[in-house]
Amino acid sequence: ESDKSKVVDLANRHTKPSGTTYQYGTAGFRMKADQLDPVMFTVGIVAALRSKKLDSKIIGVMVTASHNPEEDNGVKLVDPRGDMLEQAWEGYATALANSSSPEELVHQIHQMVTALQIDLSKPANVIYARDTRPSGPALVSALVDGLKAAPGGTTTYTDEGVLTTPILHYLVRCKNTLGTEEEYGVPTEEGYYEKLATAFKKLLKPRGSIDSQNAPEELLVDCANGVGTTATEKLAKHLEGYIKLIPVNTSIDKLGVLNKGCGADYVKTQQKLPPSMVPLLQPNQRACSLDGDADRLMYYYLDRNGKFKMLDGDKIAALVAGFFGELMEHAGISKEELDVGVVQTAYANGASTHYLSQRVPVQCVPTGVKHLHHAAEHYSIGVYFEANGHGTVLFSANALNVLRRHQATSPAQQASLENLIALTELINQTVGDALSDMLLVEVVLAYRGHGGAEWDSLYTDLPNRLVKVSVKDRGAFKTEDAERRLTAPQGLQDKLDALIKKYEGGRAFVRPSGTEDVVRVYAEATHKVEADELAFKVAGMVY
Ligand code: 16G
Ligand code: ZN
Repeated sequence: ESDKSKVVDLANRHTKPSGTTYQYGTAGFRMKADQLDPVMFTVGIVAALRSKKLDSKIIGVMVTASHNPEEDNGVKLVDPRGDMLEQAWEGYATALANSSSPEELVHQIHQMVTALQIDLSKPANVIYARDTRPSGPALVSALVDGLKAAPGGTTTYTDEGVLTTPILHYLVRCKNTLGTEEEYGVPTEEGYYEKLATAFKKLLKPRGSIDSQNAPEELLVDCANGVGTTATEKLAKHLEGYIKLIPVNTSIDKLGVLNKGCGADYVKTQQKLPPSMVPLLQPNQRACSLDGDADRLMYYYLDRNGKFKMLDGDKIAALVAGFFGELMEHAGISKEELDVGVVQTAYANGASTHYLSQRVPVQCVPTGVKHLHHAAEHYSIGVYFEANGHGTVLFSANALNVLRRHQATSPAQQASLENLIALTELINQTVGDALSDMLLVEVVLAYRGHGGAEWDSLYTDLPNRLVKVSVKDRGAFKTEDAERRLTAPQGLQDKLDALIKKYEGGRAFVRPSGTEDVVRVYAEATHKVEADELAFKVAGMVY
């Protein structure tokens, strides 16, 4: 009974406006920040219940809207191993968020506890962090009210402050594995930088075939005026003498500039340099952009004529997948012992899929990191990247064992083996991480003595076009085959097929967005004008 009045009391301070519907979507709840207060409250309750259900393991809560505008915000839950909330729980999180009154909320909690057989007497443990958005602190206090309102045994919670999304994921995994065989690292922000820097220095030590002389003297890092700024600055200190990271777009205290005219999403969607980079970047020089919570990475360079060239998530996947194959061969580890696989989405450029398929198994899954992450877990070394720059490389438990046990038969093999092991430390195993991915890219390029142009030449992107279409009901669009084909509205896919056939190298698909109230159309073709035309014709058929 006291539990119930506690929920009702606190819920009264976070009432849901009527007429708003919340949805735990592709990346948690995300919308205009001023609508999120009641959601934060119920998410606090869900986080505590999730911890109780998992024997008091630590659950993470990240408050961010990533690459979206500054006035947006969002929240997502992190499971004990540092991966995204189990999908089955998204529905419960949605149901609690949509409770129309405190009494209804109490009822929803009861339903959830019964259905999932949660032992409420167990203590709960939750940690949380936020990005630099000005709406963050107030939303965090709503979250804390939710944590306080959670029924049953004590809920312990820790404010981890302002962090990148991948650092919060890292902390969750470290804290839950502390003192076990699977220990992941020192569970502090500093421990994260130290772990990455130590691995990077092992890889770039002038030993084996990776020569630090090939690393660029300095690398410009566009921090999107977000939380990546502090993380890049701190990481840079740890890397002194190895690579000089120069943060650009670092105004975290200035209002209205987050992700504006800069950042990974700007680069990917505009396919051009952030204006702030124009005076800084020289021909033949590369640089990169992070997004607002530093989990996406876009590279680019100016060719010798000063023309902008983009190196997106697909290019990173192509670079990295090949590298692992090469190192394994040099270490004397066969493809039978460890298989490398790549996971992409329908947005992957057709040329990248073609390039990769000739070398490794490639799988296509629906959009959203959780889908890619789970598919990548089925390989010994699973490389996953979305074209937008979100991705990482996962090593299976077996892969780690094989690397630990492998006996090198020459110093060269030994060096490659040590490099592979260092890579398992350099790469964030919990989620896509722009900073970790950036160091990975620099290692591969240094190893090969390559710059942007050589990397870019792995394959040539097919011209492509992305269009958003506002429709009456995006729920009417249903897809199959990893979102590459429509099953509804009825008959539409057949019409699309007939159209696409007319274009050389044509490929197009339509899918409802998971983050905006629109339908997205993607088209590619051998020639730019045709890719554009195909996209607009498809958009016309959808509308
Ligand atoms: C979210 C996803 C991102 C995906 C995007 C697609 C995570 C952490 N983020 O930002 O991976 O590419 O949604 O958005 O899963 P859309 O459904 O609106 O096209
Ligand atoms: Zn992000």
